[in-house]
Amino acid sequence: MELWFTELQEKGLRLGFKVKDVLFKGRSQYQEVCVYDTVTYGRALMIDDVVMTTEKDEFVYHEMLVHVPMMAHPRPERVLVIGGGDGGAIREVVKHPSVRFAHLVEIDQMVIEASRKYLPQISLALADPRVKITVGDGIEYLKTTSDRYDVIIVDSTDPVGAATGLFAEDFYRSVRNALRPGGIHVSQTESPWFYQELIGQIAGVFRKIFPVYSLYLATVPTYPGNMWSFSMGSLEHSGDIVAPDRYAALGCKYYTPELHAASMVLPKFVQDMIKEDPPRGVPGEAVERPHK
Ligand code: SPD
Repeated sequence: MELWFTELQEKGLRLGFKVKDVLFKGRSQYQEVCVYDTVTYGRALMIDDVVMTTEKDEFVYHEMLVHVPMMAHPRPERVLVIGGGDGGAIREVVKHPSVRFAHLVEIDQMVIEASRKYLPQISLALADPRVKITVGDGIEYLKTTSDRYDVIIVDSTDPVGAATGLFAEDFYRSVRNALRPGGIHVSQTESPWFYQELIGQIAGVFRKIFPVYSLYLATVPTYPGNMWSFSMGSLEHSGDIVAPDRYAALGCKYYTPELHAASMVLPKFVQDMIKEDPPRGVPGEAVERPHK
């Protein structure tokens, strides 16, 4: 009998994966965590029936999430990743030779363990000696820590349930406070096709909090709408690439210096979404996925 995993991406929109094997299924105190071996996208990590990452297309998301802020910083030494327990973002962070310390704060130990066991190509850098793993709530950590970072990356699940706080103004203020001078922050901020309101609200908040704000895009085939957005706030640097010569060492499959610049060239409907003038609601409160 054929087995299919189907993500209900939006009202009236589903994405289906033919499954060869169910490698892991577990329920933590936070969520359901599954790893499937799929016919088309290889092994895939799902949380609460939403695709987090797949072996075939993960490089797009992780390279763009990480290398855009890292290459916009003159010398990132201390980097924090909130979420991202699969290790994909950390793998890209430690490719930068300037990094001395990479800190992963992930709330769910089960995500880390399942990824270590079933997604070794994604999670391999969790064993890098520069990496420290804290299992805990990133929101609480940033509220209370006196640690400071050059780059802070938020690799969250969708803004539903517990992750809603990772899209809230208070959280972004804690992020800014934890940046070293010249620091840069990036958050994954969902699909412009389905989260216009959220992306617009975050634009308003980032413009208030950070001296420099940019939005950039990448194409992730297994995420809703395929077009994915990343919101970047910087204390000082423009967001443009600062040292293209650092690129060769990264061994990328998607990110290039040209793409760094091109990813910030936005389609008109996305430009309209982040215009400065319209009144906006409050991110982290107003946005819910009605069908979930
Ligand atoms: N719609 C799913 C968005 C998930 C973004 N984060 C995924 C984590 C991969 N490291």
